[in-house]
Amino acid sequence: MGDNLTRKILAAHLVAGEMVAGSEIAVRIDQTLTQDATGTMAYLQFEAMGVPRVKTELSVSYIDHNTLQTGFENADDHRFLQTVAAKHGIYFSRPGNGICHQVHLERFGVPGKTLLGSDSHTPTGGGIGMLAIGAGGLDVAVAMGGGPFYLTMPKVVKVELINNLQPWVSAKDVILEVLRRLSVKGGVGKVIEYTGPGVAGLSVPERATITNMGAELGATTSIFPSDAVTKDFLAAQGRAGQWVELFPDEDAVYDEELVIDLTALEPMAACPHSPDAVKTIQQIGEIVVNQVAIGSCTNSSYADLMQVARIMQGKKVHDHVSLVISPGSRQVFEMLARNGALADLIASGARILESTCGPCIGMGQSPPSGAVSVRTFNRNFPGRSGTADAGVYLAGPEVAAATALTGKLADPRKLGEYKKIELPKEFLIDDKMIIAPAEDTETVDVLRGPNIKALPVNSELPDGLTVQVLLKVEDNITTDHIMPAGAKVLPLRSNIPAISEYVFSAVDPDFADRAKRAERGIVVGGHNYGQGSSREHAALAPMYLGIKAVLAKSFARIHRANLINFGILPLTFMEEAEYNGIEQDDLLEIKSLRSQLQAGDRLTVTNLRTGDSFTVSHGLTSRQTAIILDGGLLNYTKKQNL
Ligand code: MIC
Ligand code: SF4
Repeated sequence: MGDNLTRKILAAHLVAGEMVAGSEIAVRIDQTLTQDATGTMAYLQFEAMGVPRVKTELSVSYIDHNTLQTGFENADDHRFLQTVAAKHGIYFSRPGNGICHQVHLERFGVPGKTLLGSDSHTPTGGGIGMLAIGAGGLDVAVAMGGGPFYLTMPKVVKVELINNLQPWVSAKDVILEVLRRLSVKGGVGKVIEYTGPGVAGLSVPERATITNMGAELGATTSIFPSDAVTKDFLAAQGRAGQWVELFPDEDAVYDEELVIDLTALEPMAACPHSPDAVKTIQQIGEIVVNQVAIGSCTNSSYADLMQVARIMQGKKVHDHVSLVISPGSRQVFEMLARNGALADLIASGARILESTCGPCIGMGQSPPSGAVSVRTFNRNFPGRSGTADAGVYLAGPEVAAATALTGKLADPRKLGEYKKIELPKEFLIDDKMIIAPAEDTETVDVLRGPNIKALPVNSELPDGLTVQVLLKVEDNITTDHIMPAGAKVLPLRSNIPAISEYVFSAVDPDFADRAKRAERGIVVGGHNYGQGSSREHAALAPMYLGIKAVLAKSFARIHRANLINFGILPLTFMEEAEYNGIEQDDLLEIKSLRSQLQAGDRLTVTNLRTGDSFTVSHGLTSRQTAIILDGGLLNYTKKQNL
C-alpha cells in the first residue's frame, strides 16, 4: 500500500503521535512566516518565551496587511517588527515588497518542507509542493522557538485533475468548482491533494491559486506534487538547486477521491456572501457591477496581471466601474513596469495600488453603498469589503477584466481569441527589500511604540462555572464577524484592550459592553464556528472580555486551536436540538468543571432558566485539557519549564 504525498511529508517531520486520521500528531516545522496583522502578537509571544534566536531553517516576517498609515499605529508596528526580526534571526520583507504568500512562493518556498504561517492562506505554498499550514500566532511563535506543531492527523482527499482547461477558464475556476462541490466546511480535518494528468498543464502560480483558496474549504492544507513544472519555476526564480521531485506513490491510498474534468469547467464566480455560493457566469447573468478589484494572494501573479493587461490594452474601463489593481509582489509590479504592461493598465483607467493585501482586508477601496464588487480575492464574507451592504462576487482575473470593460458581469469567452501567458524563463530577481537578520544581536534595540500593549494572560480555569450566554449565532460565523478587520480596527492589532471593543461589533454593537458587565460569558454558535482567518485576536479579545467557553455545533480548525491556546473551552453539542433550547442571556452552569474535564470527553451543562441539563463534548486531548486548565498555552508552557 503506497503513501500519498501528504503522508510522506508528515512522516518525514513526525515528532510525536500516530498517523491515524483524527488523532493528534506533532510535526517539526522547517519554515515559518508571519504577516504584520498577526505578527506583532506572534513576536510578543516569541519574546515572552525567552528564546534568543529562531530555531527554524528559515523564518520570514512580512509587512503586507496594515500598510495604510493613517496614524502612527501601523508605522510603529512596522518598526517593531523590523527590529524584533533583526534581533531574533528572522528575515524581514519590507512594506512594498509584496503579499507574504506571493513573495514566499517566489523567493523561499521549497518542495517537501513544512511551513507554518500566522495567516490562513499559508497553504499557497502547497503550489510548490510544500506542506504549508496556517495557524495562530502563538503556534507560530512556538515553532520559531523550536517546538513542534500539534495538529489533528488529517484525512487525505485525492482530487484527480484530468484533461486541460479551455481558453478563458482559469485556475480560479478549478478551486471554485472544488468549493461548489465540497462547501466551506467540506475540507475540515482534511488535506486536499491534487494529482492526475491535468496537473502538468498548470503552472506553479496557477497551482498556488488553487491551494491558496483551499483555505476556504476549511482544509488543513492543499498540496500539489513537485514535478518538472515546479523545477522550471524554481529555476526561473534562480533557485534550481532547491528543487526536489515529489510525487505520491503509484498505488497511494486516499481517504476520499474526487475527479475534476478540467475541460468541462466554465468561468464561474462565488456569489455573496460565501466562497462556496458558486455559479457559472452564465447562470448569474449580466448583473451591473460598480467595482472590480484585481489582486490578493489568490490572483495577482505575473501571468494573472499580464492577462489582465492584455485584455485592457487599448481599451477604457467602463464609465460606471472603478477598477483597482494591486500586484502581488514587487517582482510582479516591476516586471509589469519594465515590459510596458503597467502602462497599458494605467492607460485603461485602472487605479494602481501598492503590492499589499489592500482592499482584500478592507484596507481602503470600500465600494459604494449597495454596490456590486467583482474581486479576484478569496473571501466575500459580509462587511469584509468595508461596506456592509455591498455584494462581493469572487472570480478569476479574466472574468474581472472583462467585467471592468463592459460594466456588467461578463463571460471572458466573449472577448475573442485567447492567448495563454507563458511564464518568463527568468523572473526579475532582486531581494534587497528583504533584510537579513543582524549577526550581532546585542546591538539591536527592539523599538516599541505606544500602540503596542502587553499581552493579556488568562487565569486558571475555575472549577465551577456559571456563565451568561452573551450571544447566540448561526452557522458559518467567520472570524470577520467575531473580530472585524478594515482600516479602522486593524491598526489596533497590537492593543488588545482597544481592539476588544470591536468584538462582534457588526453583529451586535452592544456585545463588548454586555460582556464587561457580565464579567464571565459564553457564546453559542452553529456549525463551522470561526471559519476564515487565522487571527488569534478572535480568541484573544473575547478572552480579554471574559469569554470562558464557546458552545457550538462544530468549529473551524484554526479558530478552535486558537481558543484552546488562550484558555477558552471549545464545547460541542452532542444533540444539535439542544441549540434550540438556549436563548441569549440564559445562565449556563457547569459544576466541578476541572474534575469533569479530566474525567473524560463529556461535560454536564445546566440551563438555569429552564432547569434542563444536557451533555456536551469537548474533544480535547490530554495535552489540550492541561492547556485549558492552566488558562492557555503560555501559562502551560511556563509551568512545564518550571
Ligand atoms: C485574512 O485574509 O482574513 C487575513 C487578514 O489575511 C487573515 C489574517 C489576519 O486576520 O490577520 C488570515 O487569513 O489569516
Ligand atoms: Fe492578504 Fe487577503 Fe491574502 Fe489575507 S486573503 S493574506 S488579507 S491578500
